[in-house]
Amino acid sequence: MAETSQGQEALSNLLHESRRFPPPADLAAAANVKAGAYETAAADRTAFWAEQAGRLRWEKPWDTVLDWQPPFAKWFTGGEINVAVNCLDRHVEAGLGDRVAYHWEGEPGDTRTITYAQLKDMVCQAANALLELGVAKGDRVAIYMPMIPETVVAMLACARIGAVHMVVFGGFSVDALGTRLDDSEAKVVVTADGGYRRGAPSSLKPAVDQAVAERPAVEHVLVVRRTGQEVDWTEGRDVWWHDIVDRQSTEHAAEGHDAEHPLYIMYTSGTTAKPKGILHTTGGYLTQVSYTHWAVFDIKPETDVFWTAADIGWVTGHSYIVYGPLSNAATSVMYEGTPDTPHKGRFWEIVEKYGVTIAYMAPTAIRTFMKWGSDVPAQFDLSSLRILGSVGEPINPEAYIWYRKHIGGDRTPVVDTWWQTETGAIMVSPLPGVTEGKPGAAMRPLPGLAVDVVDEKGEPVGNGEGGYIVVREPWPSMLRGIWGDPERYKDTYWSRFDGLYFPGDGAKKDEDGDLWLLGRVDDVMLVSGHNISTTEVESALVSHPSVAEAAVVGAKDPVSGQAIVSFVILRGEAGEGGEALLKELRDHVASSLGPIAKPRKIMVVPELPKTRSGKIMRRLLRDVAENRELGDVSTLTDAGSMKTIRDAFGSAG
Ligand code: 6R9
Repeated sequence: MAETSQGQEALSNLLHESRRFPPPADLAAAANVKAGAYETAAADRTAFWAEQAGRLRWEKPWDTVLDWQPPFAKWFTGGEINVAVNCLDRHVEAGLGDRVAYHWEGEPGDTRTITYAQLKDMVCQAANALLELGVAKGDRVAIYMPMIPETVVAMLACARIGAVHMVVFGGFSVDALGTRLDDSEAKVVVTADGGYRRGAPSSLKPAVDQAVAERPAVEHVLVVRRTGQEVDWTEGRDVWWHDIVDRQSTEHAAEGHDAEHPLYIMYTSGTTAKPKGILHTTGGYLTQVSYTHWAVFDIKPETDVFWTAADIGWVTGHSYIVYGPLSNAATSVMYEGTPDTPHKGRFWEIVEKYGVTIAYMAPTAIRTFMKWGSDVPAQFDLSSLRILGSVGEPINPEAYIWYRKHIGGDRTPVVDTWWQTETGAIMVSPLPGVTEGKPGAAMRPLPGLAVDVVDEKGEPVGNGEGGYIVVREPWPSMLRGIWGDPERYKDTYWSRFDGLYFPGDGAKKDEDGDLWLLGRVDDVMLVSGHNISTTEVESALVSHPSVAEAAVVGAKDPVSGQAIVSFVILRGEAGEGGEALLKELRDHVASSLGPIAKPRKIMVVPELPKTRSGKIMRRLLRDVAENRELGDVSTLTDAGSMKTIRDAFGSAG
């Protein structure tokens, strides 16, 4: 398969980590999920998932739990369920209407508190408004929004009437929005005049105007007023949210939708090819998202305050800001802005203000906080926190330790959760009341899931060996395909290993059989006949006290095949970093991992190129290291960062 070509040899296993953190006794004693869950689930997986589906309200019970015609799965066939009813009506009817669903915090400091009863009313009004605009069951609705409550309302309104939402990151370009509108054939776009980022209003409506100008298939643009900035207006097409939604009835009788009715499309950008519209459906998705949110974060909805500090335009936001927390009647925090506006303690101020008990964020954010220094969080009361989560990239052991110590007060378990847009929900993660924490390891597949590591022939690797992560059995929240392209679905995920789902990541099993994720196999380096993962070299660099972040790539080399080139961001305390420090860093990697992993070249940079969800775009750094034109940068957060790096690289020795 073209998208994951490298990594023919077994991955070398270089990193050794011996620190261990057993679950706190009180958390273990009261945990939602106990150790026995693994065995019970393994004994009868479909019965296990049927039990989890039973946590939800079904309008019509299913006939069959799983209909598996590889590689196409249907879950809970014959069943009918409404996602919005499960997230809202059911809780209000159970007397929880006054519980806070969201403590919303705008970047400028404005706030909104929204209860379950209020959210239900808002969603019914928005559902009625979408119907008035001509949206019917099965139609696609694009959502291009800032992080405001109306974004959640729009998603749930779609789910309620059976329209399929397609959220596009508010930071994506006109082109990225346009290709997604084309591919999904969206009929309505929900947007806002703008949102607040980095202390100023940023605009959204002009990008929609441009994209929609060439796309007559879009019949209406529904616009939320957030910043009050001037917007161009197309009469007949554009509609203000407050004009149409506010006058609707708060009553909407929801019907059950087929368990396999499409819920949403979320595009993931492949490294080269056109973005893939990952399709998720209704019953199985909600089942696994709801279960994993409850199990991995040990949610106690009466007392917890849960915060996923991520954008809703990332699958993490869909599953763990919206559907997971709401299906469990939890109280969440939702934050509009950036972590350093107006000051670098913004996140910790929010934790203190709302008494956040569980926080979930990406390693990229954690490493940024490391760079800013531990004195920043030290100024806030973070004692409410009881569990911390990580998602999006492998968490370097040193970042894990920092997170646990400086944010978690050396008390909270850290759950490193591995999953993808395609998997819909968490697949591999510790359970905070059961699993011993190992810094850097995602540990075990969750109960009911069959995840393994195999060699290039598809045979399971032994303990202490590296290879490819695969999923052996269908799971409820698995993607149901790529929108409009079943062949590409088969090629991309099911052709590398016969009968196994291949997510494209490298992984290893340690001596205890626990799983460590080693990054995308596309990024694996081949140095003098050894496959070395970028993750392990990056983690070795980050374990040096002067380094906050590191990105490592293999650049073509006539002698060794590939040479290891590293880009590092130094911690605040470390100063500029001269030749002596660079030599020290190279020696530090060699002594942690062995001489084979010693970087040929290390460059100090102020920023690294990242996607909007914080993943390092190593292919762009490879372009720099091999002196090539830069490839596609349309999903990059900050295009300026690449120019700085390229200029610096050109002048470095
Ligand atoms: C949820 C999400 C998926 C890719 C995935 C992997 C990487 C995510 C990770 C992780 C190591 C973790 N990834 N979580 N790698 N440890 N805990 O990120 O979805 O944006 O589709 O990305 O992210 O490479 O294949 P998505």
